Amino acid sequence: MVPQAKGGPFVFWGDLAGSCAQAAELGYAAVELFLPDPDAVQKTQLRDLLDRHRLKLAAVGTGAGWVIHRWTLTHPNAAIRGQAKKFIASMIDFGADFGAPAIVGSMQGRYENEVTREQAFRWLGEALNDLGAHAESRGVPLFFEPINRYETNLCNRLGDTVAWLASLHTRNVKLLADLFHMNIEEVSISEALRAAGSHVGHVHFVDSNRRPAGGGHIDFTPVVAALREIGFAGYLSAESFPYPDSQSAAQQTMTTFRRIASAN
Ligand code: LER
Ligand code: MN
Repeated sequence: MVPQAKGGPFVFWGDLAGSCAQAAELGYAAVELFLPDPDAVQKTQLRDLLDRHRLKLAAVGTGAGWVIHRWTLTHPNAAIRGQAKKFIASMIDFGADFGAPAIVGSMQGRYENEVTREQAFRWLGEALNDLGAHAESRGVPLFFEPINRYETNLCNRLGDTVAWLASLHTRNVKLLADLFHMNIEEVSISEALRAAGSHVGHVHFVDSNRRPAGGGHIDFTPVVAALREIGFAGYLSAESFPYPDSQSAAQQTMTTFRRIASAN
């Protein structure tokens, strides 16, 4: 739902009602939303849509704060860090009304110029402490997503991120394991998932080249086996390019998921 994210890894674009209908038709249990802001969709309308198609809301992204406004939690300007935090808090509130956690991924930003690595981690930690507590008060976890080195120089891998999150006060921040980023950063995707264990709260289920699962070179069999082993009970969410088109991407993800799930 964010035109400025054109070219990004989103299966469906623009037509929320039509997209929900297609997802439900293909057997999806839930949808993940990427909104420009929490007022972009009327809650009553979304509730009707989800109820009509027996869908849940799996999660809501917050990356529009970066894509549209260039806000991040580690920006050198305190007012901009404040805007970033306020935006994420408003998406936490939006999602919580549907039992869905918000995601902090690209809003972690990066350290550069006058901001040191230590300073950036301090700001990020303070923000996640507050936002994690806020999410807890609304009855949902907060998902935090390590992303690859070309998008951030802060949190790139699951293991390092778990160790750093342990230094925070909040225990309400769970990992989002995005298989595209993990393919770039981890020694072994399945071993990293196994080591992260109960910290994993959500998965972006996508292939090595960000095409729908099955369109790249990730071997999903050990990945799904690791998720079973750690007792993962969250969503595998298709965050892929609409390649070759939205309908085919949604279909291919489901076909791959069913093939692996039934064989495991
Ligand atoms: C968002 O989920 C993601 O994976 C990031 O690459 C967006 O920049
Ligand atoms: Mn992702």
